[in-house]
Amino acid sequence: MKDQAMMNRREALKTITLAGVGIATATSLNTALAQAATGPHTLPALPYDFAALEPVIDAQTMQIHHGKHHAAYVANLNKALADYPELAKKPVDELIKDMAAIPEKIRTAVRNNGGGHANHSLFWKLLTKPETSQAHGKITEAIVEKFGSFETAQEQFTKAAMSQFGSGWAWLSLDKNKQLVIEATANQDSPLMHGHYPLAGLDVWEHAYYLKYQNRRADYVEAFYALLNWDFLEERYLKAIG
Ligand code: MN3
Repeated sequence: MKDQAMMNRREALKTITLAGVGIATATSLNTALAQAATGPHTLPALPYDFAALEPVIDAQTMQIHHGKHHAAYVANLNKALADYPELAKKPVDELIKDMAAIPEKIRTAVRNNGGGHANHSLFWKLLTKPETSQAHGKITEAIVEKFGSFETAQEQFTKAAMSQFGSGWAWLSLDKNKQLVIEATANQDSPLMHGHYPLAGLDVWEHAYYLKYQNRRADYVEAFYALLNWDFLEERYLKAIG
């Protein structure tokens, strides 16, 4: 079973590395990768084509980011949970909310890979084609109310993204009092791990932007704002504040 899964995964990865993988193959590739996982966690399909976020994020970056990096977090999370059926039943967001409850033996693996799986699953849904991104809703009102202006909020978010040394994420979250906060986390840590609720996150690991932006993280961060799916963000915000 394991060998079969490994082989499926190897086949799927081989497909990715072929030059010029077309948009038409995106769905079948996602399916292959999802099947290659041994579960209980699976790689969610992207809600759009690999090329949908061009020119801000290029198709090749999306293919590798989703099909290799995110897929690896899922596979390694499953591997860590293999001997813990009770923990394996939990949805990933629930699992990483209470890191103290995770046995020490697998805590680091769950923190890194569970965090990675949760963060990326949110990240893909948060993005949309640049031409369809339009700020609106209660979330934009709440941002202006909290930070004084949209521009100020954006400046603070950019600062959080830029001052994260090394790999990590910048976040717009709700704190324990359901107040908006801008924060950053290292590695694959999620705001869920310190009692916050992530609304929007920006991946500032180099694997998220290096092919197109190289060392120009600032350009990537600025470009990211044009990709925000405000419909999704509004929905997530309204659900969270209840
Ligand atoms: Mn990433």
